[in-house]
Amino acid sequence: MDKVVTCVAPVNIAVIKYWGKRDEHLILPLNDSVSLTLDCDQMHTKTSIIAGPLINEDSVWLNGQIMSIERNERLKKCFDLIRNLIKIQKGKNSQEEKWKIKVCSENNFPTAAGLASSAAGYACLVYTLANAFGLVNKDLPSIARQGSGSACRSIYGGFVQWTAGVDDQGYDSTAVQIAADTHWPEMRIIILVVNDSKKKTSSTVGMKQAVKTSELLKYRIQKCVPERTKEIIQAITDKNFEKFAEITMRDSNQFHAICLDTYPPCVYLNQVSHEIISFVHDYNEATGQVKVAYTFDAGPNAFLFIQQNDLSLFMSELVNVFPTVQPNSSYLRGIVSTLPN
Ligand code: 2P0
Repeated sequence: MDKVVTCVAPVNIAVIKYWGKRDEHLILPLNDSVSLTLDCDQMHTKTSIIAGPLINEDSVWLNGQIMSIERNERLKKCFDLIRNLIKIQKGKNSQEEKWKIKVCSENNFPTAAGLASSAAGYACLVYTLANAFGLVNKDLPSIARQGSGSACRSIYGGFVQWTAGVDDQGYDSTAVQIAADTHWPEMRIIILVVNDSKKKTSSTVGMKQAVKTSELLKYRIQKCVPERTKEIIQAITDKNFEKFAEITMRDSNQFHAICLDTYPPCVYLNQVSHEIISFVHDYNEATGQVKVAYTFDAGPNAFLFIQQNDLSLFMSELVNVFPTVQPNSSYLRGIVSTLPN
């Protein structure tokens, strides 16, 4: 009988950024990273699969377009790794590893625009396949990681650490949950979509160039990330917002400094991004406390962190300065707003 399963996986936003690989093929990072996974009802990928003995070929549809599995090494690898896991967990006599699989996946937000679409996409693919075949969860982050590095963090909700590890095969490079979603329920994320078109330099290419050419990247990995990771995990455990916010902003700034230190440089932020950065610092200075933090991935869109009690005052200021922001009142963890480019 066919197996039919649908799952949803949300995007995750890194507060200690992953940027640079120690192994391109296995997708092993040079440094630990830490992130916060959004709620499922916000920015997410929804994936449906059907698998069974009567399906005649593997196929993957993303946002209504068919993708070539043969030409996509990462997609092919995820299928192979899942089939290998079926063999290990279900035994040699199971026929299920031979079944063909149809996948249909949709993002409810722009793809490849620096909004962590590949993280949600691969996490959802791997999670849905694992559910369909009844596979246990322990290996899922490392399979999702081989689709897209940051995807291993979206397997879990709440606050998540992806450890770089030192093993050549990557056995110690996996995601672990630091704290559940319920640990810090006052935490909110505001997503300001500055530009939702596809980015010029993909993260994969950008970080490869950075590893080759940026001196600052070496400094960051040796001197900054280990201490920062410890400190932010402590700040999350203690729900110390000011500490969490300062580390988050410093790490975002250092990541974009590395992008500029890359040769030729990768410029992901634009004028509006810089206006948002200035606005947040001005706001914090005016209140005399660190009430808001920003972070930017490989794109100009801003992710702001704030606690629930400070939200309404901040939103009214934000709308004053950026009048096109339209707060959505039905959010739990996040608000998505669009700003002119
Ligand atoms: C992160 N980013 O930690 C960092 C911050 C973007 C900026 O992980 O080559 O799409 O597929 O492993 O996971 C984006 O990189 O790159 C990313 P691959 P990925 O979220």
